[in-house]
Amino acid sequence: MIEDWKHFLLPYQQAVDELKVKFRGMRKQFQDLNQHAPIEFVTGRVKPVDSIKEKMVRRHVEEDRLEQDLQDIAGLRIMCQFVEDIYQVVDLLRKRTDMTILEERDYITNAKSSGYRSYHLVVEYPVYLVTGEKKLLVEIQVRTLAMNFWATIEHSLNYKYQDDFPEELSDRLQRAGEAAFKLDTEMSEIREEIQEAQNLFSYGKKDVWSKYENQDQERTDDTP
Ligand code: 0O2
Ligand code: 0O2
Repeated sequence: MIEDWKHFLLPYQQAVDELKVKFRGMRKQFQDLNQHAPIEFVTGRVKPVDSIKEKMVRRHVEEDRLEQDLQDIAGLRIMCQFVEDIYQVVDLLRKRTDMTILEERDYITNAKSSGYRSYHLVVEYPVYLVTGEKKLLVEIQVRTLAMNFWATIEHSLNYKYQDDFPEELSDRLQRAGEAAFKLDTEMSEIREEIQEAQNLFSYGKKDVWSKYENQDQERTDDTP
């Protein structure tokens, strides 16, 4: 029996806090480089004790298997503007040496039957405690703002219907999920146009700069 949940969950809270700082730092670095940041915002939470207990019963997880079998005690969510950003974030995470990716689930190309879309990763992440290193499982969900909007609404409806939606409502939710994904696809197409425009703009700017540079050069040359 876990007697002291606060003690048990403390390393998980540390993992969530550290990863929030690291992922928010990634966003800041892109901004610092004047590049499009594939991360819009980051949230994280430690699963509440009641939700852990409920999931243990539902999944028949014994306490001695809790750390291995419940992969989302620590959960991070990374929200992105575009679907392409999700895959860029996943690539960035694959390159990191401070965590090891154990599982990847692409619910974007393979949406769940509910209509849910997101990219899920389960990583092994070490936290350093005063008693030594402890490796924990952390679930990272990467999704667009539209996917997040859909999931948040559906999640709140779940509180009312407990996973047992009337057929009409679940049809509507599925359609809304498809509409959200269509919005993402449309936005991706606009994104390409924006990038093309930005490339043209920076090319033009380069031309202007080289003109100034030449003028400067000429002025220097003319100086008696
Ligand atoms: P509920 O019950 O979900 O409505 P910060 O000040 O931003 O550093 P803070 O205030 O703890 O930290 O908020 P944070 O981390 O930005 O966001 C916490 C909220 O994010 C939680 O809401 C969760 O809803 C949500 N969340 C983030 N990541 C996950 C995840 O991986 N799984 C799940 N299920 N939820 C996540 P609350 O407040 O816990 O309330
Ligand atoms: P929370 O903390 O309430 O979000 P399972 O746990 O059975 O759903 P599995 O295989 O453990 O599935 O993991 P999966 O499906 O990769 O991811 C589970 C988490 O993804 C859920 O956490 C949700 O956060 C999210 N998710 C998955 N399917 C849906 C869906 O249809 N709608 C919404 N809104 N979110 C979904 P939990 O366990 O529900 O906990």
